Amino acid sequence: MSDPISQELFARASKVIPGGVNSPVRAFRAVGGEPVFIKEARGPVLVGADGAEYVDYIGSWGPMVLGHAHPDVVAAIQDAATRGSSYGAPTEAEITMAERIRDAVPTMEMSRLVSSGTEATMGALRVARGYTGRDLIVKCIGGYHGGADYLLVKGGSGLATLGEPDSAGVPAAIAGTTLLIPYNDAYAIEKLFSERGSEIAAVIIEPVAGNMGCIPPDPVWLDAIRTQTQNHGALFICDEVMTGFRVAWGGAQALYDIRPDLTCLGKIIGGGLPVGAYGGRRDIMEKVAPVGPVYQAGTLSGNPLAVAAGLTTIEHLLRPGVYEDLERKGDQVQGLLEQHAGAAGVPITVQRVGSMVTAFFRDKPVRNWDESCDTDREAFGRWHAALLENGVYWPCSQFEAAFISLAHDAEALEKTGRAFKAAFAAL
Ligand code: KE4
Repeated sequence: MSDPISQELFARASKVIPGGVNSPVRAFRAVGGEPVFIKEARGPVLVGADGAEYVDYIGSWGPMVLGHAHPDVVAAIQDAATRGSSYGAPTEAEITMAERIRDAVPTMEMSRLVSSGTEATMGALRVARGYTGRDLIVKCIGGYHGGADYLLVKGGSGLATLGEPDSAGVPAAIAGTTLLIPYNDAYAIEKLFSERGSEIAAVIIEPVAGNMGCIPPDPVWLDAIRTQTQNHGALFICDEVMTGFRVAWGGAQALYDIRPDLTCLGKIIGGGLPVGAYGGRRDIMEKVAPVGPVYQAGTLSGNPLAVAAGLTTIEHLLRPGVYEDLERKGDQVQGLLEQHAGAAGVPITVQRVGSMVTAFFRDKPVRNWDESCDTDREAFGRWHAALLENGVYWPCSQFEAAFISLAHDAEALEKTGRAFKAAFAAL
């Protein structure tokens, strides 16, 4: 149950904003109840509208890897703001960002900044279609890559099916340019390419799934995508909007030693401000306007304040021991989940890659969308509410990953352990 102030704010918001929120997941519809409104945040803590404090595992759905209101990020934004908030003209900082991205993710020889992950995947898929001259794209059932029409599609049954709209307003003809395959299924990829390889422009995947809960990839599957795209003249796109700079300095492609043709970034590279990026092989990216025929543009692309926040954030991640620290914190949270669920006799499976983690309410591993759906989401909802009662704000959907920041200190983790104990015991 949210607090009286949040309830009042939610009633007011619902009159003027669809569902009272500016992004659907925030409405708590997947867990029941009404959303807690937040008035500020610092380090690992969110402060609710009524002043209640919560240990935060949303992290703005990934960007806040340093924790909230990091003094260096705040100072960088303030400093940039004194020089104006947007010019609509090129700046040196954008070059530095593209160079940092290239240094961290060597497959991104060239990149273009945009203002969201959605724009990043749209840009990557358009240049893939422009480069190959082909129309069909392939995505995973359960994969989420932002709100472009041709990505809001669901699959039918069977190994690889043409997409049907998964949202009103998406024309069937558009959805029909997307083929869907199960996550982690190498056979499905091989079969699809044997049948339609010459029509496919690109395969886009989350190299670690984060939008059906956290699902690590099967390396055999990753290799199959790389091999099949290579052999049939299609492009391999890694959507690292969530995993970029999260699971490793070089992202999931560094962790799993894969070389995609194009990569999408977002979240962390904006440090909490709106930034996305897409990039990859120079011969592909030189198809992008104004050099090549693939048009893509954005008023606030490369915005000076957002780039300042992003550069400061990723510069902090360059420091020695950062990813070992995130791994340690992630391991501690996983241990607390397993300890307290076990003690309460609640069957869960915890899946984690570094500092992104999901507690699946099921007693078997989750390798794809169907298995992610085979979870006790009613119990998850009650567990989520009990965590809120005990001062922990966990992602408000079984199909989301939780994010741990460098600011999650011993005090935050100790409070988390107490909340896990109480919430599992309450089920
Ligand atoms: P945005 O357009 O929301 O910046 O990014 C879209 C996107 C693209 N690719 C991946 C792998 C993503 O996870 C996302 C966005 N992630 C969701 C959380 N699962 C954003 C939260 C929301 O929709 O409110």
